[in-house]
Amino acid sequence: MSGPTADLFADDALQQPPRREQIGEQSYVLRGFALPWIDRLLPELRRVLAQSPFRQMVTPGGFTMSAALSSCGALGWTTDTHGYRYSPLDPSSQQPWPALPDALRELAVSAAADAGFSDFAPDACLINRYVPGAKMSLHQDKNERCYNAPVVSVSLGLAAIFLFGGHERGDKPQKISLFHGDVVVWGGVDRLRFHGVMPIKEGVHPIMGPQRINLTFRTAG
Ligand code: MD6
Ligand code: FE
Repeated sequence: MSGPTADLFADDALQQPPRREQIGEQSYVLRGFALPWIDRLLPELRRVLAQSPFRQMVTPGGFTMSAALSSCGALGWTTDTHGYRYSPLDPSSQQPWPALPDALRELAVSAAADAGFSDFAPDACLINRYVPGAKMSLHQDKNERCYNAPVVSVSLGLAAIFLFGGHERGDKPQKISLFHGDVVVWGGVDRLRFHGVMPIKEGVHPIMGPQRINLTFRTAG
């Protein structure tokens, strides 16, 4: 292509913000990566949540989490007064968690590969629902059996400010805005970094309504 049209496209390409932002040695934000999957993903998510609805869980310290949780896949993450753990059964129903739907798995595997983690084999998808005001305190993800696999995190709905800290609780975190369709992948040397989510601001997302839903995929077992 040549002439004015070619120049127009060249300029457009230059003005696109980077699709992949590196936020740590082995951590990336993949902007809009989930968008091509959304139409398949939302009906699957609805089926999962009909079987294992959101519920608010209590931490071992006795606090009720502000985010409501569910899970799908062979293992689901749960917390109660006895501690945090992965379980093959949904404690609300004593039935297995819903299976990990195909589009969710494909999205997670292909995001992991895009960030340099080939052969990701997730067996757990934790689903977090945040209404305005809900947050996630700084924590490390360390209930998984092995830390070789990355964590893949998909943001849907209202925007969030993600806190990405270091290896010590006191390390000052980076603040990273996450929007509908963004995917964060981290692993390797960054796998145990502290992280959290600031309180979600009031708002209504045109597709998801007044909430943020976050999916985190891991190899837990
Ligand atoms: C959230 N995410 O974004 C909470 N953990 O709602 C997490 O706790 C998380 O996004 C590990 C890796 C990526 C994450
Ligand atoms: Fe986490």
